[in-house]
Amino acid sequence: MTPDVFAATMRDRGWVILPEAVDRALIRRLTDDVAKAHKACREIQVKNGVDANTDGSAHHVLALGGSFLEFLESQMPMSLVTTYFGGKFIVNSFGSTTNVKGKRLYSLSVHRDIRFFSRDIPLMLNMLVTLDDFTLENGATYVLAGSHRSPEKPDDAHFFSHADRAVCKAGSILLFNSNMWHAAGDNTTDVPRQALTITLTKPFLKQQFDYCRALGYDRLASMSDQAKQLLGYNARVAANLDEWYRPLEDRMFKPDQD
Ligand SMILES: O=C(O)CCC(=O)C(=O)O
Repeated sequence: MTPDVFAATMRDRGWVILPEAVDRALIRRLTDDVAKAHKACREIQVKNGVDANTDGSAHHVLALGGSFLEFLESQMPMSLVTTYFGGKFIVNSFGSTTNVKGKRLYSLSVHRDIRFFSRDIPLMLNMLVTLDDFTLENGATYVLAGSHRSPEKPDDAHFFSHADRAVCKAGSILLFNSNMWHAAGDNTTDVPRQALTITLTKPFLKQQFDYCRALGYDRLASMSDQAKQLLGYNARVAANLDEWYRPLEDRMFKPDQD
């Protein structure tokens, strides 16, 4: 997809699919890692009493490293996303979802992931990476085209009768304006439907999770510039005056992060 077609589609419709854009071998590793992450998150959800409507969600799996970090380093559609933001961007959240028949996950309700309507300012972009084929039967995501231009939440009857479905093969990337109203579909099959659920923002917006602190600084030397950028290492907040008073190139919040 050319940057011009992408920009026009995002402006008018609010969503696009990049079909089968992700390396197949990596999809298999991501699928295995999502299963492990789901188990790890579920234990903590239950231990901390936040287990209602969350079974199937695994948040901030990126902090677990492995193939999640590899996805960021090698598979991100950097030029299209840069077109959307008009400059640099970072990961705001990086989780996964396992949609299972009969489980009422919160994402089945109509919602959007940005906390306020940002009008036509491109503050946030949603990215959903399909790890299984997305079909009408297994709950392909509902996306209401054009709703990214409206502050009002549509009622369920209007939403579910007018929304498109993101039907696509495993390894596809669904990108949509975070102002857009959307929902996971009901999985009516006996096979779980998995995806990575990622949000990206302009670098000045506070991340949902401190990925830099979680991943630490020991492995920075072996990390690509792209991974450092996306994890937020170029958009950090100084914690003391020694960190604040630095030459431009050493600043915690780098000058090119507009
Ligand atoms: O699982 C889906 O199809 C949608 C996920 C979703 O709603 C989200 O990531 O905000």
